[in-house]
Amino acid sequence: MTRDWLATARTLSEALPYMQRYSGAIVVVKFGGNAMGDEAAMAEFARDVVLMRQVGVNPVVVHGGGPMINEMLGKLGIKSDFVRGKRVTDKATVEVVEMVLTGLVNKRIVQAIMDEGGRAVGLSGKDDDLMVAEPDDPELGFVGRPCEMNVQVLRDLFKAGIIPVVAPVATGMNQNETFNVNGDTAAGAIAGALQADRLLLLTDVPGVKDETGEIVTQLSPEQVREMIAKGVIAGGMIPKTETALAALDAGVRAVVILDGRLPNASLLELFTEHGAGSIIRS
Ligand code: X2W
Repeated sequence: MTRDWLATARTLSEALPYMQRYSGAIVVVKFGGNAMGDEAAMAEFARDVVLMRQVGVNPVVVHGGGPMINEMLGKLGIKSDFVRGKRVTDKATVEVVEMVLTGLVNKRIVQAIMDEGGRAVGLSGKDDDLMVAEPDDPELGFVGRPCEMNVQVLRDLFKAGIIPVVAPVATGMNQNETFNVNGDTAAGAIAGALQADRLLLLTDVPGVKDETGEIVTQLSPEQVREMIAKGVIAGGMIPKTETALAALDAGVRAVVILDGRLPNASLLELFTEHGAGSIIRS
């Protein structure tokens, strides 16, 4: 019992240099639908983000919600297909995507952060033209690729001590357009535009695996490119690592792919010497 308390105190004390290092830093956290789990997991995630804010970090939450969109499409009897990891999005689907992401999922996260004593404001790419997109691929319908970012609203919220929570729905170059943007892509574009210190991609796998199935804790962009070319990085890890490479090119200092279902995953990554998952940086 006593030893546990001592260990807790030591962990807190050891976090000091990390807290100092990250004071004023911008950390974009992508919270995927698969990492959301139950109410307890949501509360724990929210608590981590509030703690970051409390120690002077400027966190931005960019969320997904694929499983929640699937559930609602199912209830409405709308069929949905994925091509290369992206949802084929027709007019009816994009309306459901916007409702579920900007309504249900976004507000659930905002509420969880408020419940933990933080201040959060939810927005989508439409708010203040934060994320403007163009069609990604004609085959995918209303799926957007971010082409113009206006992140001043996020900086304004940082200054006010408010945690922005962003749904990956974008506005278009033409009037009245709505685009469904992959959550990882949106998080990468926002992190790039903010020149963020860290982009944390919280998912449901422990990180990037090598040929033997071991998690690689540190990777350079060159290593990632090589692993993609050799087929070692495959499936759902391809869009994630490609997002990471694009974010690094755009000026993000480091990208971490980690298991969001681990308790306190982001705190472990930011404030301990262990880190978590796979960190990609030059
Ligand atoms: C995603 C947006 C949500 C998302 C979709 O419609 O499912 C595209 O595929 P996760 O939970 O992060 O997968 N958009 C274009 O990315 O959710």
